[in-house]
Amino acid sequence: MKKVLKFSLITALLLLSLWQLGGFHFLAYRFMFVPDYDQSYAAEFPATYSPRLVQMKTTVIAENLNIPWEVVALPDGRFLVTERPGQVLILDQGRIKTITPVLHLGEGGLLGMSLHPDFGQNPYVYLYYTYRQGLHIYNRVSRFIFSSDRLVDEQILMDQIPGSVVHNGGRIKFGPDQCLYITTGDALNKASAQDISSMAGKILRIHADGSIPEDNPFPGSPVFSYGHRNPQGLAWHPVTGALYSSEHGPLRQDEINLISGGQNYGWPIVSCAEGPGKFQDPVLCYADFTLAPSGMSFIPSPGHPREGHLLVAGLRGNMLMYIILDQTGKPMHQIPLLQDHGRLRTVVFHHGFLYVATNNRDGRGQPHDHSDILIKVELIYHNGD
Ligand SMILES: [Ca+2]
Repeated sequence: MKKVLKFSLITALLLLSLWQLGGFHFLAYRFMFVPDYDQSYAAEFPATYSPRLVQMKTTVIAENLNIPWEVVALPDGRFLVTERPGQVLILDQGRIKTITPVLHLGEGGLLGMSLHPDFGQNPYVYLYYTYRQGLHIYNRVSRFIFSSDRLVDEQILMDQIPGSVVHNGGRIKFGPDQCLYITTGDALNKASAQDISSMAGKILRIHADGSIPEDNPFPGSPVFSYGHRNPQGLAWHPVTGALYSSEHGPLRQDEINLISGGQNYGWPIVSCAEGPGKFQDPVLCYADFTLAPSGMSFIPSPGHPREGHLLVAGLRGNMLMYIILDQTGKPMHQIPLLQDHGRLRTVVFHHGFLYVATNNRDGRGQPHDHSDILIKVELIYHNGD
């Protein structure tokens, strides 16, 4: 009897400490539609700009996510989400897959995700994740077949991309050219960003089957651009097709870059602008505060179609930065939005709405009871009269 009591006491203490540590939080994992969570905001553009006002209606559509890193819409309207510890989930169903080789350490883990551009004919889901091999940390890009809501038959497309506890890059997206673009970090080896033979500190470009496009800037190499520190965002202008990328700088100095094939973006020799020279300067540099930009997405312009309306999720900046680029691609205005949800990891534009994922459980944020969340945002423009 004593033994039973002792066992019960220990079990109770163990459960209590698990509860304190938030261990049950994820056991009680669920998704909720919460209409009374709706909020509305308005932000002003400068008086010279038309439209004058953007109003945002936000609705929290999922709670209790665990460090969501990427969100993609399936053709049937459901959302696939990667969680950095290694899970893939379908929003209304729960976790469908644990990627077992994932090493969730520091900033590493299960990061980017993309669907094949012709997903109906080729139901492939592409993932970017960190793993360990011996004493080394690497990242890789794999594709899985999406079948009956399961991910099966992993095929590794790019292996042994240098990894580390930080600076793993991790965004993967298909461009309008049907090629897969991959951001990689310098993995704490700064010099590797300038080394064309290293896969670190780069934006890479491969075909959907993993082969290297013949028109890549360096023959036989997946390297598309180099001299990057830790790029984590990719987005193409919906009209001009220009590729932009967000990049974490060393001390502030976060960058938004216009990416051209074969170009050198400076790291570690320069951060932000150097002026005319052999390095590509960013179109935007945040020298005064740390945005820590990650995922980003263009939305259709409410003004001239060639303007760029770019949304960038900021982690330490705790905001969704709304950047308006003029018709030549130069920044005109910036408006910080969604400043009361903590760290934001990614923003996705789908069927007229933005979907923004928080990252308050990533070890650097302040999680609330229902962190992390996915917020659906509707933007409505007014002339402000
Ligand atoms: Ca740079």
